[in-house]
Amino acid sequence: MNLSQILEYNAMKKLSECTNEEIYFAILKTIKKLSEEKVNISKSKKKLYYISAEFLIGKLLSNNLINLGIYDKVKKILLDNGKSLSKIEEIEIEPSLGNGGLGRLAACFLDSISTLGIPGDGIGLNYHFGLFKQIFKNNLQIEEKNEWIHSIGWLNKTDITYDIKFNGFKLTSRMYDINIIGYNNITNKLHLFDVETVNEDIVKHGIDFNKKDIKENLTLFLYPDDSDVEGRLLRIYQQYFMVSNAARYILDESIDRGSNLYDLYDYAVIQINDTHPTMIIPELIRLLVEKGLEIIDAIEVVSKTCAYTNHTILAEALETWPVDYIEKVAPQIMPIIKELDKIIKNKYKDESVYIIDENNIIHMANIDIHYSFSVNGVASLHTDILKNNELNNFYKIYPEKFNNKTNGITFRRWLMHCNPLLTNLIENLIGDGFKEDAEKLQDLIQYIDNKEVLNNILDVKRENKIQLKNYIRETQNIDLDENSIFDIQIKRLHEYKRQQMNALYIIYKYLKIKNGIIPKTPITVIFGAKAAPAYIIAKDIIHLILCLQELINNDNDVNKYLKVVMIENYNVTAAEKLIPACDVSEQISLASKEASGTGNMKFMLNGALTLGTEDGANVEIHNLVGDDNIFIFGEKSDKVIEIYKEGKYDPIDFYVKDKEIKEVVDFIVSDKLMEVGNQENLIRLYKEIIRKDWFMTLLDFKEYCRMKDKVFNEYEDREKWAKRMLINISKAGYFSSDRTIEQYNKDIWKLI
Ligand code: 26Q
Repeated sequence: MNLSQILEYNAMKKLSECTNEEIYFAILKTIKKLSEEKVNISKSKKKLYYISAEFLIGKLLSNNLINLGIYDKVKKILLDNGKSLSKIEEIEIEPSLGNGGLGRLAACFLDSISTLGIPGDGIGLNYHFGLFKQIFKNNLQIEEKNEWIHSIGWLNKTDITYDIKFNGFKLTSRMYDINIIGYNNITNKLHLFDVETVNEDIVKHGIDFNKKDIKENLTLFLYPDDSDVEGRLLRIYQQYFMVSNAARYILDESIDRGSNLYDLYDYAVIQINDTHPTMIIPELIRLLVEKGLEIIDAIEVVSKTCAYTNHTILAEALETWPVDYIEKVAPQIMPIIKELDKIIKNKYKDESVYIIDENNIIHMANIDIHYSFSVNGVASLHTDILKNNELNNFYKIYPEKFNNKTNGITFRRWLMHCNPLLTNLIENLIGDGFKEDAEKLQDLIQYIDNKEVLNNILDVKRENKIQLKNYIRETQNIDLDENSIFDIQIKRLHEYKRQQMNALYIIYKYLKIKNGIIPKTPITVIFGAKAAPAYIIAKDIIHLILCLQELINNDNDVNKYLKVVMIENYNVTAAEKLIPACDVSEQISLASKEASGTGNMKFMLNGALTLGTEDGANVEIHNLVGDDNIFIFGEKSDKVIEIYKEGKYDPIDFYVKDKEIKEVVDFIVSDKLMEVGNQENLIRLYKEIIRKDWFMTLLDFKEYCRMKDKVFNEYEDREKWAKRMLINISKAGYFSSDRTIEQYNKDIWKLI
């Protein structure tokens, strides 16, 4: 049967007579069958397990078609039958199994692991509603559940189930699999564990549910609110459930492949994605002891099997759990954690490396660092900060464990899928070698003085901006000007990422325009961000941006020159539409706080220029493209770290001394904003900025304004701008997750 016949067979009717939905399910079935034929049957002894609480995989239909090499064929067959693949793509609901960067990274890694033919599976949880769906109402964020599981979908039910023991009760788990199809290569699996007794009906309004009913709620949501005791306990239930299933599965598979357990590390390598799966270390040790190993041997075996990735230096994001909580949820691992702690306390005087502190709080990262063979950061600056500052006491003990693996992104999704126009242009210029070897993008440099190519690059950008404009008109009823500069900041809302600084710039620009100083080219500032439901200030910042959107877009003196859009329910699908249309990529975190960032890489690859601080992977982008092709501003990380140590930053100094800063900040509580917003939210944010400003917005604000004005001026020289775009695209090859995964494999996993 040819592809067209297979599709019709799976649709059980002629394609021309099918609805889009029927075609969607026919393609889905076709993909599932084709990918089964590529399931990795490698006999290699050792296998990778990438364990993570989040896998932000995005929609799968088109990416799977691309990776199977049949995207163009299917598109043509559909077209011949009067159907549009992009309309069919819309049927799919995006699974929101991640919060942001860390979860999306895990998804890019799975794609690259399969693409490189590495035997390696992901292991996580099957959240039924994932991360909440964001709705805007009265300029505020409202959260709703996000249903994504269809009866026919990517999940495959397996026969694998375990009894997972908690304090006083047992839950039966079941494993579901999603096939992870490599680009022209093998299929691995993403194993998502679920509880058999989960009950979706207990979610009544928004995302509220009874947090105590573990057997019914365990896998309903990703990271439910951890601001109260039950929420935090539920998080531990989820984590223990995930790791206990993972540990059993890994042991079962390794024994099947011939391990006698004393040599487990020859059969399995476990990459622990941040501290969320850390309990796999004591759980594996416990299971090995149950199977007859001496505890000392079990500890050694597990330490040689596990490797840990750190994604943050924000102290408040490093997980700690009270001993009582673990006792309450999974008492069986507490003796192991105590033993692990005792070994450390017997060996070291330095209390900062202890696992359990004097207040009986368990420091999860400390378990990973002592009992893994590798500790890696996610960008070069981040790893340096870990070594020299945050984890310096550990680095002194284990210098050989620390290593850097700069993050990457899969070019299949973030170029070939989301930006077909640019992909075609590149392919016409340098052939399709870049699809397998991203470094080949450097061949584009030969066109740096070719006016026609430069114009083509600008045309592609313009066309992508028109497509985004249409999308935003349809989804949010806001009209944009494709001839304006698209300045985009899309990422989770967090004070350290400083969306509030971008908002203050909008106020600064608005006041300028009101005073008759108008920009040469109009500016469109676009945001996309979800705030954690319990993160009050983050929600206040969203409120400010939405108020500015209402005020400015309705002000006819201003809206010809400046517009503001906050994308509702920002997710992977939205990112795929926003990134190809971006001119200016906002990467403005306070230096030292963003471990890496991966959006910065996606924008660069799609020909946006970065306006950023020397933070995370921006530093590496800067090194690759050179000073002339990136716009860097702000205090450097060393200085920021010093200011924190000295504790001498006070935003009120900037507010009082600088008239312009005062005017801009005061606007937050002006009558104009109060007319469209809420006093409570706006006043609270205003006070936060002038009294605390923990992430030093006012410190960098003036330099940010100056640099941003410069960027907008430089935009006027279209040819020079296009050259900068070309340089950014051509240097982006380094940020392919294929490169990252090759490095993980060479230095840490040592597979195939
Ligand atoms: C911790 C405790 C309790 C509840 C939730 C959490 C929690 C949840 C999610 C802590 C951290 C996260 C997610 C972190 C994350 O996404 N980090 C990002 O990882 C990216 C991939 O390495 C980096 O590029 C980003 O710089 C980093 O912020």
